[in-house]
Amino acid sequence: MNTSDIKVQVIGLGYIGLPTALLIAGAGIEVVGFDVDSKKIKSLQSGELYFDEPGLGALFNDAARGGKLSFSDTVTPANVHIICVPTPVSTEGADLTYVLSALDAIEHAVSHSDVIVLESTVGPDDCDDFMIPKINSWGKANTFVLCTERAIPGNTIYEMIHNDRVIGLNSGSSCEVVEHVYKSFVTGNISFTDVKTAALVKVIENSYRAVNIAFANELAKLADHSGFNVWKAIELANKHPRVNVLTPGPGVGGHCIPIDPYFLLDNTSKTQLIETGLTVNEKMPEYVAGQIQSNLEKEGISDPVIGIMGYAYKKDVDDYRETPAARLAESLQKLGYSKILHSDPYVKKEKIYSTSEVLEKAEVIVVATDHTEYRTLDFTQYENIHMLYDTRNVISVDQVGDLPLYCLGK
Ligand code: SAJ
Repeated sequence: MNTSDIKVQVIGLGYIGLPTALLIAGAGIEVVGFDVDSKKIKSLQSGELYFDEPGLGALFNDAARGGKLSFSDTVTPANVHIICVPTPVSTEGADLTYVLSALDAIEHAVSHSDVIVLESTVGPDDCDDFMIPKINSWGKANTFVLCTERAIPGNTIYEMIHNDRVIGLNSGSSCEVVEHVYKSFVTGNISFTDVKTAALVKVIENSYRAVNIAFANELAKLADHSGFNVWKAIELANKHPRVNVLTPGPGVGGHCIPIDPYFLLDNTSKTQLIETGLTVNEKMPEYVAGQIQSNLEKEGISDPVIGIMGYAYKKDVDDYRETPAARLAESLQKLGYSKILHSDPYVKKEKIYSTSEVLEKAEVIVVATDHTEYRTLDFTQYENIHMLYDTRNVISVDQVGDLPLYCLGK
């Protein structure tokens, strides 16, 4: 095929699918973005984005100006179909419902020898057991490729361009068209392997991070128990050239780290470390709520209005999928604290107040997300605030004056 004739259809225009479509169109390849949610399509057709990500607006305008980009709520013929839909966790591993329904949706539009690319995270055997047989059953000699995304929310566009990619395809398949599409916008190296190894690589990456964060969380609990500063200790340990301990926190959120490791555990009880790590992270909101309760009792504060600052699952983003802030609030409620207010400068959602509203109303402040702007707030201006608990080590003593400031692991 002449590469100038390639047309790409991106299926699923979320955090990964939309930037992927924009980058490919921006590189001069014709792209149609498809989503089952017609509200999203209408919004994109009228030039409006529905989530925030650094550089997304500029990328959108550039791609739109290039004339290679369109959006549709019906599937269209193309040569390469890139599926970017979520794979939540189920009791049996990755829940493939959205991937399989995306395949059903495109079946009639797929032609002989089109390439189907999957960017979603799946279990090591899922492609060979489910997706490839389904595509083969169409009898159209299509090639299946797994090219899982590796970009981090908050830096998605930079990472999509600069990170290395791993492309999985089974022997006998040709990948020139896919290589051309990815090389049009990826400057990192592209490695090729089989589909199962590519699926494993992705899950290993997120499991490694989950276990490392769990280790940091265990250290924070030890620090609370025996009175050392875990943040300083980790900083110094990381000066060793072969050590890189991550940081503790109130729990692990997002759509990947708390979920993907379960795909590796699918059908096996032979391993312990990963499962234990996930459990450690899942119990952090409850642990932190207990620490807050002890400190409230120490300060003689009962039944306070608690302002939880930060609802996004991590720093400086508006994404609140699986956010620990919500689970922290539930744990506090279980302990009997019912007056809880949430605030976040990025998240636009019902009952998420502005930073100043919460600062003016709360008697106790709990910092749940390490948003940069929290580092410069002056808490001494608010007479209503009687105590702070920082789960991310972002608040300094200079910001609180004489107010009691407690911190996880310190
Ligand atoms: N967290 C900590 N301590 C840390 C680092 C993170 O508690 O030291 C928490 C964060 O606050 C957050 C959660 O973990 O709640 C996850 O955040 P993250 O920044 O570690 O990861 P994600 O979920 O935003 O993105 C990850 C990335 N994977 C890796 O770094 C191995 C990204 O590259 C993947 O593309 C993404 O998962 C995905 O889609 O799989």
